[in-house]
Amino acid sequence: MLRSVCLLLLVQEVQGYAWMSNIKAPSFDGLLQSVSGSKFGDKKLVVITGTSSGLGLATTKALLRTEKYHVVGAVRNMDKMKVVAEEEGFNMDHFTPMHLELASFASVHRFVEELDKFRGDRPIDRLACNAAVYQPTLNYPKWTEDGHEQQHQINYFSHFLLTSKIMPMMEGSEDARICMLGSVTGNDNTVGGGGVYPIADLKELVGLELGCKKPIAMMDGYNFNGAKAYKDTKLACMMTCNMLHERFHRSTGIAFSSVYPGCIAETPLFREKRPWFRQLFPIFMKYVTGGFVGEEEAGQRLFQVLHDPRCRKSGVYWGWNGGPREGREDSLEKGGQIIGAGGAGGGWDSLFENDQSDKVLNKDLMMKLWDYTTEITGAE
Ligand code: NDP
Ligand code: PMR
Repeated sequence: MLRSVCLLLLVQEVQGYAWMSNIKAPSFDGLLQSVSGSKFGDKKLVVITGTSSGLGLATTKALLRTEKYHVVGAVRNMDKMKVVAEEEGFNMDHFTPMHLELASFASVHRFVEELDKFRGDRPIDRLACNAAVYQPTLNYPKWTEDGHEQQHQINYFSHFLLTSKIMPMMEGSEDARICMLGSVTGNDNTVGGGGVYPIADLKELVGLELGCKKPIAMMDGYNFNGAKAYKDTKLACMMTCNMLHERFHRSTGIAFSSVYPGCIAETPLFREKRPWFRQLFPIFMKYVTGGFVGEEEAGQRLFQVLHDPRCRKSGVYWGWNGGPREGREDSLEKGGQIIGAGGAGGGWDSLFENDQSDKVLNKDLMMKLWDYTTEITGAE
C-alpha cells in the first residue's frame, strides 16, 4: 500500500515536472517498470498454449484488450505467430511468443527453462492448456519423436508435464489458475459425448500401463482409432484437472478447472476432415444441435475462466448455457434450442458448473491415470 502511494506521488511529481518543461512524461507503466524493476508492471502473467489460431488466439485478444495481462503465447510455429500478432495488432509489450512443440518432451523442457528466465522473480498467474490436434481420418497412428501417438502426446502428455513444471512457478501468485480444455466429446453424459461414436473410454488403461509407446497407440490398449484417441485425451485432461484439484488445491491455493467452450465448429481443429464436413458441420451445430459458438465468443468464455473472480473456484468443469437470453422457454417449446449444449449467446451470466460423467469422476482410474502418466512423462 505504502509502496503504491509513494509510486503515485512519484509519477505525479515527474509528470508535473515534465509538463512544466515540455518533456513527454513517461507512462505510469513505464515508471512502475523502472522503479520496481519488473518488465510486467502490475500485469498478471498468463501462459497459453496454441495462441496462433482458434480459441487460443481469441482468448489472447480478449486478455490483451483489458491491459491487465501479459500473455506468453506458447506456439510451435513462431513465424506464423508473429504474422498473426501483427495482423491482429497485438501490443508486443504485453505479448511474448515463445517456442513450444508439444510433440516433444525435450521442447517442453526447453520452453520451461526459457519461461523461467523470462519471468525472473515474478510468479506465473495463469496457465491455459489449450493447444490440440484432431486426427480423425487416419487409419494408422502418427508417432512423435518420443514414440507416442501424436494426439496423446500433444493434447495430453505434454500438457501434463508442462503443468507439473509450471506449478512451482506459481508460488507467490495471489490468484493462480490452471485450466485445461476438456470437451463434451470427452464427457459421455450428453448426446454430443455419449451418443456419437466412437465414445471416449480409457477402459482399464492397459495401453497406458505399458507405456503407450509405439506400437501401442491407445491408452486402452486397443487398436488405433483417430477420433477416439482425440476424445480419450480430452477425457484424460478433465480427469487430470480433478486429480490436480484433489492433490494440490489446498496446499498451493491454485484453482484447477476444465472447460467446454461450446462447439467452435469453424476453427482449424477440423482441418483433417473432408471439405463437405467442414462446410456442413457449423450449419448442423447452429441449426440442429444448438451447440455452435463462434471463435470470438468462445474466446470470451475462456477469458472469463481466466479473469472472472467466480472462476477462482477449483475442481469445476465450466460450461455455458447458450441460446438467446430472452425467450429461451419460447425457443425450447418450439424445439429450436437445446439448453445446455453450450451454443452461442447467453453472455457472462450463462456460465455454470457443468456435470461431469461417471468416467471423468472415476477415482480409481484417476489414480492409475496419474501414476502411469507421471512415469511416461517423467513429471515430478
Ligand atoms: P485450433 O486448431 O484452431 O488451435 C489449436 C492450436 O494448437 C493451434 O494454435 C495450433 O498451432 C496448436 N498446436 C497444434 N499442435 C501443436 C503442437 N504440436 N505444439 C504446439 N502447439 C500445437 O483448434 P481450436 O481452437 O478449436 O481448439 C483449441 C482447444 O479447444 C483444443 O484443446 C480443443 O480440443 C478444444 N475444444 C475445441 C472445440 C471445437 O469445437 N473447436 C470443442 C471443445 C474443445 P498452429 O496454429 O501452428 O496449428
Ligand atoms: Mg457432435 C447436442 C448435441 C451435440 C453436441 C453438443 C455436439 C458437439 N455434437 C452433438 C451431436 C452430434 N454430433 C450428433 C447427433 C452427431 C451425429 C450426426 C454428431 C456428429 C459429430 C461428428 C462427426 N459431432 C462431431 C463430429 C466431429 O468430428 C467432432 C468431434 O468429435 O471432434 C472430436 C464433433 C463434435 N460435436 C460436438 C463438438 C463440440 C464436436 C467437436 C469436438 C471437440 O473438439 O471435442
